[in-house]
Amino acid sequence: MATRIALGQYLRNSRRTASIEEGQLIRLIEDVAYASRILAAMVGHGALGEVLGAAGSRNVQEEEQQQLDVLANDVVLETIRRSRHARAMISEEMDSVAEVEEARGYGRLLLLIDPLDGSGNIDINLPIGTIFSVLEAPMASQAILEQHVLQPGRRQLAAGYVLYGPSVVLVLTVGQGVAMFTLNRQVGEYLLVADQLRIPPGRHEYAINSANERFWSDDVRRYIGECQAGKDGPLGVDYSMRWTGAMVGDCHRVLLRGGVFMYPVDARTAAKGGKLRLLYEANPMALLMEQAGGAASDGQRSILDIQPTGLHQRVGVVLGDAEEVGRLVGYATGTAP
Ligand code: AFP
Repeated sequence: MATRIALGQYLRNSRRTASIEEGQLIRLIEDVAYASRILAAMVGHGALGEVLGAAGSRNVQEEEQQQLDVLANDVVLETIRRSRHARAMISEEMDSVAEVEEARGYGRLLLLIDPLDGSGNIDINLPIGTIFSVLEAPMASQAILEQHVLQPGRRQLAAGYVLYGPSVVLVLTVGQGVAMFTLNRQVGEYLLVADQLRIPPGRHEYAINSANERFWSDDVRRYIGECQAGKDGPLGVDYSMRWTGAMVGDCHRVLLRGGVFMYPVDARTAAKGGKLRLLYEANPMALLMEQAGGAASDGQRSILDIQPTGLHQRVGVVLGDAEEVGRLVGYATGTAP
């Protein structure tokens, strides 16, 4: 029986140079994969693991932290402290940049991460995930400052997510297309199950939290209204709607089945700049979508071109099928009929 390629072999096969930075990138991605296997086990225990429920604390986003949010962040931070491939970690769960002193003078990379996306789904056993992004750090000896982290998404060296669902899958790009791995729990290895993923075109499916309709801008209202009008409306085709409550779950469906995921800025979130975070949610997902032939916009421009101004900056997000994204952006920018 043909054996599948493991994650480590895939990464080494994808290696383009003998640079120290690429060597560390391979090992940092393996560190994230290792941490995700621990998280998969923790999440997989559910109520038996005695770690469900609120932690009794709030993160910098003023969001109530679940116990698993805090534990997941600690697992990742401890993993990269030991391995020393990342000079610093930026996390949804931490106010500021967490320097990895052990990597000073050695580490060339920055890890940006949402350790557990979709925390609201933890207690009800629905999809949750880990989203990560890797950037180049400044020269190894410098202290890592916020300005070193505020790089546009196009500068990402790697981006990916782990989805803790019926199976545990890791989806990754190092800039050479999008690969998907499934965790073989018996041997504890991520095995390649798909490579060069492309978003299937023409899938009439959208994901948005429709409870926010009264806050939407006119262009979003027009786009969704046309989808809801179905074959009797201007698009002449019926659409369906999905919403998992976790960006990782919705983006994974879009990547494999097509359609579009939206969390646009609306009247309710405008003061904060939106709901989703640019550095460790929107940017990694945007790179994956573009690498898979799709698009990702904040409603006006490509997410990957945004110059970040803050570690926990929020943005509007519409991503997936390039034609669907283009239609909404056309309405928003007045370039569509
Ligand atoms: P939590 O991690 O707090 O559950 O938020 C998840 C998320 O940031 C993103 O993963 C979802 O797409 C979005 O929020 C869901 O937001 P609503 O709860 O407003 O639908």
